Amino acid sequence: MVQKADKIWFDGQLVPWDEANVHVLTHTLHYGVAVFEGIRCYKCSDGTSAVFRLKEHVDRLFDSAKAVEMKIPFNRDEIFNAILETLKVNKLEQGYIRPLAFIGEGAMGVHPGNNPVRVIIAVWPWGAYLGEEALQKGIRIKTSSFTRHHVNVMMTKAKVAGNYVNSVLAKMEAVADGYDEALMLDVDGYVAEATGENIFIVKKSRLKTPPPGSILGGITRDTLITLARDMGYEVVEQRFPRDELYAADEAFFCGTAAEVTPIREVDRRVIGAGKAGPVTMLLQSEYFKIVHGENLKYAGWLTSYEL
Ligand code: PPE
Repeated sequence: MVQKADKIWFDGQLVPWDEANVHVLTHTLHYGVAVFEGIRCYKCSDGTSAVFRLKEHVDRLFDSAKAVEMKIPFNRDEIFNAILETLKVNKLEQGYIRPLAFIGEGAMGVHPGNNPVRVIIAVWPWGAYLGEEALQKGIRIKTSSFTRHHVNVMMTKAKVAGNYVNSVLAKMEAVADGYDEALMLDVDGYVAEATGENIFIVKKSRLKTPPPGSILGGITRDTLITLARDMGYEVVEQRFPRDELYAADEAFFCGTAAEVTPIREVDRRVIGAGKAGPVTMLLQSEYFKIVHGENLKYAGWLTSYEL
């Protein structure tokens, strides 16, 4: 169960958590067109709190809206500030932030007509996405029977609610089969991403991640590419088939929610030594330092807020 906070920001008002409701004929509920973000805020080592890469997340929200021709009735600064305001009223030191813009009630039928675009911002405490143990020991994954979207079937760069039916199906299948997460291939059969994470492999200290295509352009993916290059690693954005993943020295998933999660097994094949690899763990620890404000080189990625 989600851990409730006090208030949800809803179309510019702060309303009690239990009163942030919509009508059953909300267009999005029927046709799936909503755009959203997943953002984390952390309690920093100096006692303050900060949101990680807030500007990039707000920008992606507006880019997603543009892709689906949704006009958000607030500008970027207003959403940026509303997120900080929502964190403050809820006194959330550390947790997850979910802005969502959706099409409200009015006309029914596929064309959204002039139905209002509505916006909510919810925040709540959220620990390790795949469990604390996953961050340390790594997870077991399985190639999904579901293929990631073709770039002309869905707006794959956009974080659109309807895109996630594919993720939900893949995740349920993987969990029912006893795995922690699903590995999703693109329409040509190359490794794409997971249901809510991007993927990297490490071979001979060189990192490889699938190029933008059918994957979500992850902000954590971008963070790790920058970080790994700054640390002297070679990183390439290149397609690779699943047998290259099987033969990797290390593999990991990354995402706002999943942070940096090692992968120890894929389709019953042990990856590397069958535990979190050294490059993965180094990147994970550097990532945690950055989000907790312990690496001033990347302080520009943090937006502090007072509670
Ligand atoms: N791919 C997908 C499909 C995806 O949903 C995410 C984020 C990523 C990659 C990584 O993107 P980024 O967070 O910008 O590094 N998934 C979000 C939602 C998870 C959920 O269960 O809800 C997240 O990590 O917040």
